[in-house]
Amino acid sequence: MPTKRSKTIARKGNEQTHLRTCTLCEAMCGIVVKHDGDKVLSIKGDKDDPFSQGYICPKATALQDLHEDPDRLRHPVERTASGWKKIGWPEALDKVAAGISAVQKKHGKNALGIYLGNPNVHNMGGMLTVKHLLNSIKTRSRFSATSIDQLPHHIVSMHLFGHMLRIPVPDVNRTQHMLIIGGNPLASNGSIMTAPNMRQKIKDIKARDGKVVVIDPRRTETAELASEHHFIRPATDVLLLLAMLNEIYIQGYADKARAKDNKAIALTPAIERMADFAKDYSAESVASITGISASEIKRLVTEFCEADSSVCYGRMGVSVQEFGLLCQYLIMVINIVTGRLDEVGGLMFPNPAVDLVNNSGPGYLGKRHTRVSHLPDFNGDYPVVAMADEMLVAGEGQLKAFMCVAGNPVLSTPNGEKLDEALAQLEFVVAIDYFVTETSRHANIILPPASPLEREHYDVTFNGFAVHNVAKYSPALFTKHKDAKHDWQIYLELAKRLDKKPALATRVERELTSRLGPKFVLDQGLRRGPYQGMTLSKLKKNPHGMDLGPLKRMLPQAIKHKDKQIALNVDFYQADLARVQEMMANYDAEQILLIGRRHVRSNNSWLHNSQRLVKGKPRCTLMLHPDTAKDYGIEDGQDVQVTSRVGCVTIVAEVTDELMAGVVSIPHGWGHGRSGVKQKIAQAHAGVSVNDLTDDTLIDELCGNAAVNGVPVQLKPVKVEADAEEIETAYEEAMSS
Ligand SMILES: Nc1nc2c(c(=O)[nH]1)N[C@H]1C(S)=C(S)[C@@H](COP(=O)(O)OP(=O)(O)OC[C@H]3O[C@@H](n4cnc5c(=O)[nH]c(N)nc54)[C@H](O)[C@@H]3O)O[C@H]1N2
Ligand SMILES: Nc1nc2c(c(=O)[nH]1)N[C@H]1C(S)=C(S)[C@@H](COP(=O)(O)OP(=O)(O)OC[C@H]3O[C@@H](n4cnc5c(=O)[nH]c(N)nc54)[C@H](O)[C@@H]3O)O[C@H]1N2
Ligand code: SF4
Ligand SMILES: [Mo]
Repeated sequence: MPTKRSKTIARKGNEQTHLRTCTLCEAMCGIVVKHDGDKVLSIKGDKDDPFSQGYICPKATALQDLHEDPDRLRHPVERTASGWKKIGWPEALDKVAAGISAVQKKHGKNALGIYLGNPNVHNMGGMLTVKHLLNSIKTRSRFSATSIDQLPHHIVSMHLFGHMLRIPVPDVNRTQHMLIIGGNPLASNGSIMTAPNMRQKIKDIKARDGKVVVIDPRRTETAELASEHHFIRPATDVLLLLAMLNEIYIQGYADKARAKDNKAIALTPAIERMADFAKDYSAESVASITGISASEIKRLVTEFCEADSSVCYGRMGVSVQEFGLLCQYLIMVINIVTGRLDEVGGLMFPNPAVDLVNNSGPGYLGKRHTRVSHLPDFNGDYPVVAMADEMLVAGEGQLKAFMCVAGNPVLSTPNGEKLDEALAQLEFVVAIDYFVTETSRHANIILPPASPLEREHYDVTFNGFAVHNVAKYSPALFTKHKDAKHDWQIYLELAKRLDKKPALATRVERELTSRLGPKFVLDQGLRRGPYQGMTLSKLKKNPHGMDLGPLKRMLPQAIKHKDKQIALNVDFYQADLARVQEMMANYDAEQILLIGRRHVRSNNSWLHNSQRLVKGKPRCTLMLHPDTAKDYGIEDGQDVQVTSRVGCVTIVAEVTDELMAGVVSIPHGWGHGRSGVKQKIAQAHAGVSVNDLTDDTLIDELCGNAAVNGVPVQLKPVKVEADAEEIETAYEEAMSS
């Protein structure tokens, strides 16, 4: 589709240069796109971007692939008996509105389920306007990728600091000691820690005589570079963290920190209670289950506390497992009682130019519960693990229609097969997506938005987690085709059709946004933000981005509780220790446990249609330790049948001592072999979906977050050759037919 060029800042012959921020992951790298008219010539790192300073990862170039991808839908399509049929926007939008209204009229408003996938938070227009879509569809049946991701971070911040988005991040640029538990920033480029070029940042910590310690069941790329790595048995981190907290008190470091007149400690009235919180968990008592010796645990604590500055950080490996919320709580508590919160080189609060904290509600947990499995909502979103049951189990309130916005839950949420079946029997499904995916193939209508290079960008979300305060606005590189729509335009169009009588103020806001675009909302946000004189036009004058300085101490004003104190909510978390006790009492050390994995050239389920990102050795493999392989008679390169409570996949073994013995790893986001998917390159590199093994009943019971790490599985090698008897039977069957 032809696209016209728009904003460019320099010219050399026909070659033009455009500056922007990469929107693919959380790192917000500045990129320089060279193009000739509507043809991208190259995508490189922007050395003058004050934040990323030239760094990019191999995915940046996939922005071009995505833009040019012939499989990317350029117009709405409708599923018909004879396949997908192209339809015009007005007809598509009318049909979607009619489909939703019909189901809601027949079965009630909440019979429509909506799922918001991860790319929403990377989409400025989407972020700033999605409320109009959500308000207009008037359903309480909301789900999002949050509940298979960072939900624990939100809840801890809501409890302690009074707002779900007031999340402190590691001050990686200045710390002397970083303890990383269940995060692999060298592959993921950082998460809830927007920090481009973590490779360099880790090297820098080591170069200034600091230390980086990684706790992970896999010796990851990050672990390899770190000063020290410890294997840990999956989903036992809660024991390690409890023992560490206990040791902090035993070794007297909590008292030392208190004596130092630390602001965070002074603002935490219930801190006394932490002295007892973990008293039953000695380093000795957790060593055998976790796989980390008591003396090592004690040393980890001593070194963490003795360092001039230090920070404990945990990500997917500790968030998305059975004790995810308690783990994130303990990580925060450890940072607080050791005096590391709100200190340089510790855990600090970003101060973004658009302040979402002061423009959104604080969040709430458990106002409502899911119908079938009684799981709590968070801020109006139900846990994704509940989605299939809500569609399949008959009764009042059953989901009959589904809207999937920028998500692919068939591949990205537990028990994908079950969700696949559930989607297939719904009355009406609509997807807002670029592709016919494993999920959107169930849609009656797919509404595809314009490409990321055709939209303007300011990172509304990830500036809020940035390890250095910055601000940058990028105009659209290409003008979208007049027949294309941005996500935000699709939302507003649907809102107009579904919510015919909005309140006057809402109508005015929708009208203004629809005419002026989301940058109108952005400009308001910038003007209301913490930086005097900050406006959109100021950002436009600084196309490489503005440096707003290192993280600053933000207490007490960062706290949103009225009393300006940190609320530890001890009782809520202490009650969860019963579950920990139960786990310890019934622990099965022989059980093979499955964990996930990310690769720098993947992005969840949706960059596998870029040839340059999937080329090379197949990456969707079952990693396992040589001893585990030997126990099961599995050889490197051999197919293995992996079975869990919910499913079974066959996948090739990659035998490696990167993995702890007794643990196996499969990356998520693969499994493009399902019929009806229309992404040729991805289909040619299909792999299997790990979420056909992960279990929708395996959750963090405290909050309903999915537990995709630490899933019990059984292994069985697939015989290379059928035995003689099987061959004979097959031969006879063939002859007789
Ligand atoms: N086993 C296991 N499962 C996991 C994880 C894991 O570690 N292990 N990780 C979890 C995590 S952290 C996450 S965030 C989720 C992600 O899960 P999801 O958000 O459900 O899935 P994605 O793979 O990100 O799919 C995004 C879809 O949005 C489309 N898309 C991309 N950009 C846009 C856009 O700008 N607009 C629109 N409308 N569509 C767009 C893509 O084509 C793709 O189909 O997966 C989770 N699932
Ligand atoms: N290249 C690439 N980058 C991405 C993404 C991607 O798919 N590909 N996804 C983006 C998204 S949506 C997110 S949320 C972030 C995630 O960012 P990260 O959390 O940094 O990414 P992961 O690679 O999932 O890291 C989790 C680590 O936890 C380990 N682990 C698993 N189970 C356990 C456990 O029980 N205990 C401990 N201690 N560790 C465990 C795994 O081995 C893995 O190394 O990455 C983002 N960036
Ligand atoms: S690290 Fe993330 S933001 Fe940076 S270039 Fe890679 S995908 Fe883009
Ligand atoms: Mo995520």
